[in-house]
Amino acid sequence: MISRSVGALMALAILAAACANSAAEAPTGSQVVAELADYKITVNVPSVKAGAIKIGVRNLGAMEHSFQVLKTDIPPDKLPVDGASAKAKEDGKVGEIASIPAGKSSAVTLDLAPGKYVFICNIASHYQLGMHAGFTVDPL
Ligand SMILES: [Cu+2]
Repeated sequence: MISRSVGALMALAILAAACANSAAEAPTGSQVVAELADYKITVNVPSVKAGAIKIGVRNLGAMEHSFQVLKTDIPPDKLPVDGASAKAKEDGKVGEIASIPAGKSSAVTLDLAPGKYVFICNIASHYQLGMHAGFTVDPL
């Protein structure tokens, strides 16, 4: 009987591990966590020190989103938009997660230099609908 309940516990543990990529939690070790909603980006901290930064991205929305990291001095809501594609121009892009399905999370680790950044979702028209957030990387 004892070994049977241990087996049941192990099955539970495996199940929990399999769910680690759901949007319920950001990937472990994320220094920055960005939450994507339909049509908003919320970041848990306004800034970090320069260096290799793991950014965890949770898609809490009901649709697919993307996550682009741009190094730019342009204010988050003032990026130029290409009319034909309905996407923001990605000048200064230092990294991205091209697709995060609804309800999933993902992470990207980037070597970030000091300066101003803008996080966006660049699926057509999502930027214009409000999916942008400013972020600052401070010198060490
Ligand atoms: Cu989006």
